[in-house]
Amino acid sequence: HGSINAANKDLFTVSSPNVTYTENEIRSRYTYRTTSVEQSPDGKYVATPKETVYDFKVDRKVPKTGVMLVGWGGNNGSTVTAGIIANRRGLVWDTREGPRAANYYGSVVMGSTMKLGTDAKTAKDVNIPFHDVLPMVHPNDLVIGGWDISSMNLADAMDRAAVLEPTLKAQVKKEMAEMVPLPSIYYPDFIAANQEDRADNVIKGSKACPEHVEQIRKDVREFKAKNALDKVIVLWTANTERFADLIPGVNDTADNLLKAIENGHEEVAPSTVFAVACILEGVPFINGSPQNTFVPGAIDLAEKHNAFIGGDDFKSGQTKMKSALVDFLINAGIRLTSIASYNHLGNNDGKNLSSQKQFRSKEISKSNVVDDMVEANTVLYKKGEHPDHTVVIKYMPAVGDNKRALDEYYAEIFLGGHQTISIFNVCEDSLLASPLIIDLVVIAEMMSRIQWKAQSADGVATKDFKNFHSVLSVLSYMLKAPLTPPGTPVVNALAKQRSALTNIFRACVGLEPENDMTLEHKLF
Ligand code: NAI
Ligand code: DG6
Repeated sequence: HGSINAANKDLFTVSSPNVTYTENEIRSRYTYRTTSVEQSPDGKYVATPKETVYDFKVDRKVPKTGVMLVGWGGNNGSTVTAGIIANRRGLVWDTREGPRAANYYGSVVMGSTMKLGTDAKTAKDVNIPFHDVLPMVHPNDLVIGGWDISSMNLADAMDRAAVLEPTLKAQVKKEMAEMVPLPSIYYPDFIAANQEDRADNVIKGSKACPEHVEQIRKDVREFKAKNALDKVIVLWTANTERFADLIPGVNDTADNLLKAIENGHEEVAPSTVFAVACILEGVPFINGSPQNTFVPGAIDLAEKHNAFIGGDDFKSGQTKMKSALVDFLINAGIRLTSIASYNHLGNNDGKNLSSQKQFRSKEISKSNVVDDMVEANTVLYKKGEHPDHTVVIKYMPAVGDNKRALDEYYAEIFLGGHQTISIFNVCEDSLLASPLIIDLVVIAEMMSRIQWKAQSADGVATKDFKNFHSVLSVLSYMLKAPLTPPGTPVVNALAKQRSALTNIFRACVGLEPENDMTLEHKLF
């Protein structure tokens, strides 16, 4: 029911013996080429090219998909909802700068392109919208719902957020007034005390318990049934919580975490209860905030249930610039020596973050974002050496959602010289975060329709088709502190994150990774 057959909507097909299309599937055989390196006793390296052949299988039926937001009535929740409605209805509204039309700017999936190849006749690049590389859900088709500890309907919540133009709000108001968040779980100790006055829509009980898990699962099931959905994705865009203490026997394994919920242990955060409920219900759960929702026990549980999870913390403005700029500086051979990052903002997120424990969660996720780039450059940095890095966030009610981020990058250049780069980044925080919510949902859903199996050396398939790992590290581009499968490296460099995403999607349709060699223009 409700499924849309994407087959006849394809913008392109791949003509290759390695790629086959059926009504319901795209299959590709793909050779993954890497380089295996060994170090000899004299310190020299031997690099050996390595090939692994994978079969990928993509389900072409685009499911009718719903997204449930935790924190639906917040700035991000109300803004993304209004944005999707505006796009669905093709709205145009007046502003003092003239009419503006709905768009999906800021979404990689909806706003960016990738090179398909070169034109057979002219040898010019042929680019296609990112959304067309695989049969992805269109955000206009998402059904939206969710929970909030505040009972405010979405029209009033949109007014409270003070993000959108009144002329746009007027056009979506009626539809949004009918949207009311489901009651949620509220354990006051996890978010700032200054949030208490909005908590008028809470499920009974102030610590984790099996009833809370069951209620969330029931809410998901009912939302799915009521809207005749094939799939639901749940995403946390509620307040930043404090970190939960990691306690052996409480949140270290799946069994212990379930037991801790059973026993009402006070170190289990609401976001972890949501994660556990979603894992048990088999719906993907993504965390857009910085706290350690995915304690080891939650990751273990997701792996056991083959459920998809992703996180943490939307990477919208300052950190996105940082993960691009630091990548550039260090790869240019410039020795970055310090980063000072100041923020002030006046929305409810800023108010919550004015409390020390919640700020600490954000400080951690904003601080570890250059580690991989520094560690990779053994020419500029000795082992263990890294630039000084400080992060300050202040609550300044007057600026509302128009966050200010001031960054100073200080670097050492040739022969003892210095380079200082100063950035002043001003934008509506929720207008940056909302398209990321869309990307996270659309990509997570797409990943749940891709399966793979490896080939043995003699070319015979050895295993059945399997899902990608439970932890969807392919979402890293959108996240400040990317969660990766246990024991695997974290990649923060923005360009690498994007190429992982595009190249994995290309591989699924049998296309080589995008490379920028353009030999066709260099070897005449
Ligand atoms: P907000 O404070 O406007 O919205 C959060 C909403 O969550 C509120 O409506 C609140 O009532 C609700 N809430 C709190 N605890 C809840 C619970 N246990 N269950 C259900 N609802 C609950 O914040 P905003 O600006 O929408 O941001 C949301 C989150 O996203 C924050 O954690 C923020 O740090 C994070 N974030 C935001 C970015 C941005 O650019 N806007 C970027 C990166 C992260
Ligand atoms: C101030 O830093 C508040 C935060 O919630 C940020 O606005 C948000 O995490 C976005 O951070 P960034 O570093 O991606 O701009």
